[in-house]
Amino acid sequence: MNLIFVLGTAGSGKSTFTAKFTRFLEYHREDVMAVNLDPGSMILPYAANVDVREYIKVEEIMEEYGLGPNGGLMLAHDMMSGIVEDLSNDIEDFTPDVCIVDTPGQMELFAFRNIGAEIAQNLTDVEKGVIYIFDGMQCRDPLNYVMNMFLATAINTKFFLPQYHLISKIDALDEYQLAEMVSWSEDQFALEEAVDARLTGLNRTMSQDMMEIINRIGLEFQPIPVSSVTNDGFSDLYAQLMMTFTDGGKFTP
Ligand SMILES: Nc1nc2c(ncn2[C@@H]2O[C@H](COP(=O)(O)OP(=O)(O)O)[C@@H](O)[C@H]2O)c(=O)[nH]1
Ligand SMILES: [Mg+2]
Repeated sequence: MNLIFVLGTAGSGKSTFTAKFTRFLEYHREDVMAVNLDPGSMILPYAANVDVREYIKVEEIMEEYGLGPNGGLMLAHDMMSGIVEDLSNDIEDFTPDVCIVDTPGQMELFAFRNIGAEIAQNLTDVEKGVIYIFDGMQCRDPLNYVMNMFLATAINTKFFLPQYHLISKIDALDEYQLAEMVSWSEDQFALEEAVDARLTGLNRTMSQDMMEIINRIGLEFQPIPVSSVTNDGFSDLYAQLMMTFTDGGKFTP
């Protein structure tokens, strides 16, 4: 079995992608399962085989401890530490060959608190990977694109797992916008040019400094443009995952 975490900023399309990509894998006759780790998700676009909300629901915690939405979410995430073993057992009961793990809406609550690293390490002892989603609509702005490179780099240094990058929602972008983002991912100078031309003042300086740090750390990006509406890019991603985890073969032989 392999376990793949889906990460990205709030609204980047994690849950929608989890729904559509698990269906795509099912269609390719993979024994796949979807896990929901978001204790605050009231409605999911897929049927989660394993669901953190069977143990922890944000709205119940808010009521029990008299907290508002933010306090409730923070406590809910901290409480997830206590159920990592339960979730591992639930996943192992299913014994799928590949497991797509949808993570909390607000990435910082999960990835940049202890629970993220704990889950990455202890949620079953199988080989794992990370899919980081660049929100296609937001990343048309070079500042947001660079910020996401920075976040993806931070995720990588925190999780230490093979990492794949997607640009989401390409069905909602026009051709020119998509081509521009792709050029940024292929050519560092194109991104530097866009930062120079379209940003001013502190935003420009900050982006330039962030790009320098990102380059120094040296994570490879080449994000795959995808759409969870049309399934564009899913085959590319599938091929890359198979190269890493199964030497190019299917997950379910
Ligand atoms: N057009 C389009 N919209 C998308 C796509 N993926 C997600 N969305 C929309 O983006 C919003 C946030 O998606 P969601 O999956 O809930 O994001 P999450 O917070 O990262 O889980 C929803 O309104 C989705 O319908 C896509 O591929 N194309
Ligand atoms: Mg979600």
